[in-house]
Order: sequence, then structure tokens, then C-alpha cells
Amino acid sequence: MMHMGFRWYGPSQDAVTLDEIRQIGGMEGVITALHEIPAGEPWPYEKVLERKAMVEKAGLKILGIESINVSEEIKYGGKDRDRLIENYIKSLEAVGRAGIHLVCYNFMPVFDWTRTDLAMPLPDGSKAMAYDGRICEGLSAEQMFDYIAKNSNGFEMPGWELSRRSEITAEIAKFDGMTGDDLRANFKYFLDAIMPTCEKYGILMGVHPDDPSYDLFGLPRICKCEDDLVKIARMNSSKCNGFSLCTGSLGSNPQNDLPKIIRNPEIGPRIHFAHVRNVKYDGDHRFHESAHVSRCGSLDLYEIMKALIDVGFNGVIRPDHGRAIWGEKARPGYGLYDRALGASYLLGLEEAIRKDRGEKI
Ligand code: DNO
Repeated sequence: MMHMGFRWYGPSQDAVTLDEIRQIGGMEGVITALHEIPAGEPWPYEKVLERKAMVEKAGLKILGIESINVSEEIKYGGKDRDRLIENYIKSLEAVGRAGIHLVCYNFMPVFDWTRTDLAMPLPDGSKAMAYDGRICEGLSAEQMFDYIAKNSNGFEMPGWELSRRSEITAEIAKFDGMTGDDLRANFKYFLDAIMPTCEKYGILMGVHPDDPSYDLFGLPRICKCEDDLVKIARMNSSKCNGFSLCTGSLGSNPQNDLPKIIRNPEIGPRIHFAHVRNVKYDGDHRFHESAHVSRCGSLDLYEIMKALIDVGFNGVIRPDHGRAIWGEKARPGYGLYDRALGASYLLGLEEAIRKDRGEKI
């Protein structure tokens, strides 16, 4: 059985409460993070315990951390990277000592996920996040920041915090001339350094794919497709080195065949965390996030869930970005209602597939 969770940004950065999350049928826990601690600083053990107690008091568990962010200097291989990796390891130790065994992170230079519209009106009256390469290509990174800031209902999106805007040009320059292989070498260096700690505490690391799965702002991106994932799997043989399989991110490129990627024998066993959602293609490098239900988008979530079950995935799964529905005001993609519907749908798919195979659930 998979373990259904809900991403929760913490007591001061989320419009959704733990009590609300607890009322979603089948929900086991949350995936959360200490968002107030900047990348590069070690997470204090006491703070992790405090968050854990808060979640448990509400009748839920912490199923995983999303994310412990990797400092840019580790990604471009700057001179301070060893100290920053040591701090990363301290954060992992804090999490591991607290009995948390899953960490999601990404290795995308400078930017995390990117969208050009945070509230695109859909014909049914809901609003969804959307991406249109034609807008993005025309903007500088700074203009993109302003664009996003104006459209995010007063919430900050991870990686697109306004406080980062002024450093962005300088940060992009640090990656000047870097190839995918250079970035991969730095990724391997990072993985080799952290894996012994992950093994010691049994922490499964799930790297999140690039979102969207194409190159942006001239920066190298190395987690976009099946080949990329295989290369990452081969970087370090520890079982702890694995993936946060995000169907919407990989699925943003119609060439990515998700059930095939999941069934790849070098990838499937390393899927430690699943972000399952749908996207609808609107053209080349253009898509919007649809309701989870297969018929609403371009991805077949039934086939995706079947593939996950086929490869024996019993890890943590969460619904991903929801549309804004029923007038809800929340962090874009992370409201309560549409994600709750998504969770129920995924639980239903899992139950049907497993029962159909004679499995007890
Ligand atoms: C977006 C999220 C990402 C993800 C990070 C993982 O909604 O899926 O921001 O958390 O890339 O580090």
C-alpha cells in the first residue's frame, strides 16, 4: 500500500490547516519543511522535533521532508561547497534522528519550478497554473520574478522568493558555460558525500525532476527525461539515491512516457516518493495543470498508478498542484479542495487496481 500524504508548508506559510488535512479520507500525514531556514544553514534538531510534535498532535505523521534545499554553490561547485555539504549533512542528521526517512530535493540551478500564469481561468470557472514557453522566452529572469510576484496571491513560491530577485543575475552568471555533464559531476560529488549519512539513518533521498522538463534561461538541467534519470541512478549505487517521481513535471514534455519511465528497471526501484498530478498540453512547450482525473488532462493516471504498483511502489505519494476551485484563496497550486479531490481519486485508483489483482487492501 502506498502512504498518502499532503504537502504542508507549516503553521505560518500555509492557508491550509493540519485539522483540515486530517479530515481528508485516507490521509496519513504531511510532507513538510522548515521553510524559514535558508538553504545552506543546518536544520536544528529541536526545530524538527517541534514540527513533528505539532503534526502528531493533530493526529498526523510527518511522512517526509520537502525540501531540504541544496545551496547553489554546491550545484556550481564553488569553493565553499564542502562546508555547505557538511551543513546539509547536519540537516539530514536532524531529520534522521527525528525518525523521518524521506527527503525530497532538487538539483535545478537557480530556479525551482516555473510557470507563466498562476491563475489561468478554465472554462469550468476554476483557475490553474499554466506554462507558455512563448512568454517565458521573451522575459529576463528578473522580469519573470516580478511577473510571478504579481500573480501569487501574496504567497511566495519556493525558489521564486522575492528576496532572491537581486541576486539572480549574479547567480545565473555562476553557471555560465556550465554543461549538463559539469552539473552532473557536481551532483555526483554531492551524492557521494551525503549517502553514508542517508544510509546510517535510513533516509531515502528523492530528487525532483526539472519542472518543466525543458531547458530554461540558458541554464543546464539534468533531470528532464528517462536517460537523465538513469544517469542519476548510476551516480551512486546506494538504495537511498532515488527519485521523487513527479508526473506533472516529467509529463510536461509529451515525449516522456511515464509508465515506461516508471517501469525502467534502473528507475522503478529507486522511486521513493511520488507526486501524481495531471497536465493538459496546449501546444509546443505550452500546458496547463488540469484536475487529476485522467479525462481532464493529457496524462493517463490509471496507467501511471498501475505502473507504480507493478514496480512494487509502496512509498509516500501525494496529490500535487490543484486548481483554485470553489473560490478558495491559497498558495497557487497548494489549496485544500482540489488536492483533496486528487488524493481521493488516487486512493480510488490504487484500491481498484489492487483489488482487481486480488490484493487485500
Ligand atoms: C512544486 C514542487 C517543487 C519541489 C522541489 C523539490 O510544486 O514540486 O517545488 O518541491 O522541486 O525540491
